[in-house]
Amino acid sequence: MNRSTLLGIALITLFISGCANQSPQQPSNLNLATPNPAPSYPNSVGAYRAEQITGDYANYTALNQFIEHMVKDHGFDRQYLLGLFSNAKRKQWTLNYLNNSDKTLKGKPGKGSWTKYRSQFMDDRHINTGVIFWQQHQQSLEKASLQYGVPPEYILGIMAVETTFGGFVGNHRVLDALTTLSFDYARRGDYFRTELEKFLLMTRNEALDPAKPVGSFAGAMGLGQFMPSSFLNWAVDFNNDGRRDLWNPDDAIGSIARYFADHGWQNGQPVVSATKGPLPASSPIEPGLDHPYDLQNLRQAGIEIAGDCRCDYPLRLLLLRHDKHDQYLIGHPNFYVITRYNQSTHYAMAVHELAQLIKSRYTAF
Ligand SMILES: [Ca+2]
Repeated sequence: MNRSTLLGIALITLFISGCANQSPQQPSNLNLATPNPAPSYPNSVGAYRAEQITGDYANYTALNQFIEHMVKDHGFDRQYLLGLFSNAKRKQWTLNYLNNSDKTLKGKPGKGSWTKYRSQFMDDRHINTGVIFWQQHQQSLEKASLQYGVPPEYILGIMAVETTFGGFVGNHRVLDALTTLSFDYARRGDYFRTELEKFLLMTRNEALDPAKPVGSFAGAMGLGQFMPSSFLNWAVDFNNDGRRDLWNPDDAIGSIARYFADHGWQNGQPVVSATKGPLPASSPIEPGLDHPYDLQNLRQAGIEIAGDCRCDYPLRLLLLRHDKHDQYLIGHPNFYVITRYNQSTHYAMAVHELAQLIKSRYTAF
């Protein structure tokens, strides 16, 4: 049953109960005498049924506890979930990959790290695909830009970095990815169990078989690589077909724009600025997303922003390490908004640069 059908039923029920309450035959204390009706849930999709979990996740106490939580708090059928998780596969590749990257994450970015990261994205493939995508989805991009106050090129910048406009949306079953990370990756198990919970709610609400969607090894889905919690909070049905579909370009456009707007994007404000002159040899100002400064802090430390800016908001010093030199920039709050999508200076800078490159090639056509 889809959401619009449910809404229709809810509205009819409301209408009928509204009429009934106006009937002279109804006792005035009807509401006090009527017990609360049991909550009704949409039907889950897929013929899964088992009395206990078999397969890779047999005998996982934590998974059985999770299933009990889904039954108790969200009204899922126990046998359905036991059957579904009997299909889940442990992704050893993902666990090995994450354990290795956890080791290399520690420490400051190395020399040339930005040059290397940047080279994955600043190429004709990303830029030209962006220009074509803009031409094909011009209407949706304009509508999203008007409705949410986010320029088209930044919506495109996200899709460019995430999936090259749907060219690669991942081939890991989301069920396997999230089950593995929830129950075999202790460092972030709590986070992924919440995502798994939201994923089951999402697939039930949208009438999807939870064993079908594929995405990144971490369970991110669609053109904008939304995690399930982002889907529930920010996905929009932007083509008005009654479904929120992260794999549909129009829905992805609207959803990314809404994500930016809800995280504080200020239309018309800059994203990054250059610094004027060289930075002082020593300074108490630290680069990075976790260190907001006001304009006065920066000036007192001898750091000046190029161009005119009232900048009466938090600013961040950004460090980009090229092969042969280090570059310092100033990140405005809009830069910080991009990092709410992915908490990385490199990521947000790649989105910003691609946005500018796609825009200039698009407008040159
Ligand atoms: Ca839709």
